[in-house]
Amino acid sequence: QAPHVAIVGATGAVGVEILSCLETRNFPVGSLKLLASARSAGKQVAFRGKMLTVEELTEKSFDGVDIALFSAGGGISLKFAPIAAAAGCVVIDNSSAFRQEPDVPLVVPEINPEAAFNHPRNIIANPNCTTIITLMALFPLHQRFGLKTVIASSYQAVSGSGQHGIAELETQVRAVVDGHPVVKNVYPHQIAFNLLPQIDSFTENGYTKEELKMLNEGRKILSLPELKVTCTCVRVPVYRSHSISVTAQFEKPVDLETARSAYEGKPGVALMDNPAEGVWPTPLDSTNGDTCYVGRMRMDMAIDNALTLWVVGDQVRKGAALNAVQIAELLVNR
Ligand code: A2P
Ligand code: 11C
Repeated sequence: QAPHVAIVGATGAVGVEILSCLETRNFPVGSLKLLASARSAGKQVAFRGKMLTVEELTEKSFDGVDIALFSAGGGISLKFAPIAAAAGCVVIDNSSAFRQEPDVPLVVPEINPEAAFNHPRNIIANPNCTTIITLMALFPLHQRFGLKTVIASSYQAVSGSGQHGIAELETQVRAVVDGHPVVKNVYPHQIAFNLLPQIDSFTENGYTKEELKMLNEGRKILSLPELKVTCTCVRVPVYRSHSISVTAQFEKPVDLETARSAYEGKPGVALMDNPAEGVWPTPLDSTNGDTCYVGRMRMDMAIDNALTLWVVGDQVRKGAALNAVQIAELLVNR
């Protein structure tokens, strides 16, 4: 029997994409509940040729629901995921609220699918978008060579901040081009024609929370408690798709030929790497698609036994909605 599904945050940047993934991937849906704030209650949304009405999220929303995909921010997840789980629903949560809880699995289906089946609290966490995309590039190499250290810089699109981030970039670009004053609502500094080296809040050691997610989530997903990661996360004036420049050091000797062949037959990731012909991936190449693209792969000349590469991925899809729907597919197909 097809599961009864709910989307929490159905009107948001990720929620809308979850709806599209359910539709295009023919996910079996017994019934679908679209949940958001009171502001959106009553709004009509199309799904598989029918109009559905958005409902206000309440404590009663999860009666009879089998799978709930949450993407309305950490505060909503902290309050409502346990309520949904207690109602017998399996929660797949996009926020960072539960990712480091030892009894909550953190899953990338191409990497650690088996973890999804051990969810004693009825909660499964979807990893951070930048972490997912980086690991999609690194996992095939890790399987060949054994990952030891990651040095990364991210170039993160404004849709990572939700619909408001997209609106802020668009409004500011228009203001700058038209010579009007720039208004800031979402970011502390102008994002149009600029770069902001802060994503999420700062922690005591000078790294931001977003940068520490790459370390802590990477260790958990790969089951590598000793993995070393250093990272700088940067917001860039791009609508969609995150890019990451990565230097990765390995245990076993690396060579380019083996590294390139590591991507053959791997789902969700592909090489786009032929500099001689001008072929390397940009964020626009991965936008609205399911595949992460890897390019600029070379032997690193500063770090021993290391590769340097560039990876792009649609963070609203593979970094969030698609990964969550793939986790739901693991549960349904079992
Ligand atoms: P709404 O559209 O009614 O505000 P984004 O990440 O694009 O900003 O989207 C956030 C999502 O979370 C939206 O669907 C938003 O609904 C939803 N949301 C925000 N606050 C609440 C709340 N208090 N209760 C339920 N859903 C919420
Ligand atoms: C961003 N990566 O681009 C963030 C959004 O931990 O899932 C998602 C934050 C997270 O702003």
